[in-house]
Amino acid sequence: MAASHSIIIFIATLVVLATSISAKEYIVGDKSGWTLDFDYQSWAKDKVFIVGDTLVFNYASGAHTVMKVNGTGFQQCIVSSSNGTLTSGRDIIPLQTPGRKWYICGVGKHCELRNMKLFITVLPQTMAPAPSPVATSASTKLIIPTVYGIVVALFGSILLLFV
Ligand SMILES: [Cu+2]
Repeated sequence: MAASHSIIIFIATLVVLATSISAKEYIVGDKSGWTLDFDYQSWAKDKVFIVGDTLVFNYASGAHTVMKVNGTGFQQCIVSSSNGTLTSGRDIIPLQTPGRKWYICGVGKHCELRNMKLFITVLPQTMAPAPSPVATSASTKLIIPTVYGIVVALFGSILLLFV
């Protein structure tokens, strides 16, 4: 009994720790950066993006751009000057709100023909109080990060066994 309580407290502590230190910086494409013919959906597939994390797009300035678009803009590669194009070559995008995010390159046909498009889903922070709670989405907002927290906690527990 006492032992199982300790384990629960231990895991709860890890979840809190994991949450507070979980802000990550993701280099889009890792070493390849933001470039032609890279599979960004495979890159994003095994990653968990959470509010507070940042995306970094690395590329030779002038060769590419980064534009935030909506789902239609993503599917059809719609390049619009109103989207706020980033061009620095090291574009840092803080993920400030949960939900789906779409980014494309606005140069030539890089989006249509060379796969320069990234789609991610940003999850809300586990312990952060919702700024404006919406009843219909409250349950889903809680479940996903909790699962993530448990996975992180279990992984942490396993690591500690080997220390
Ligand atoms: Cu490009």
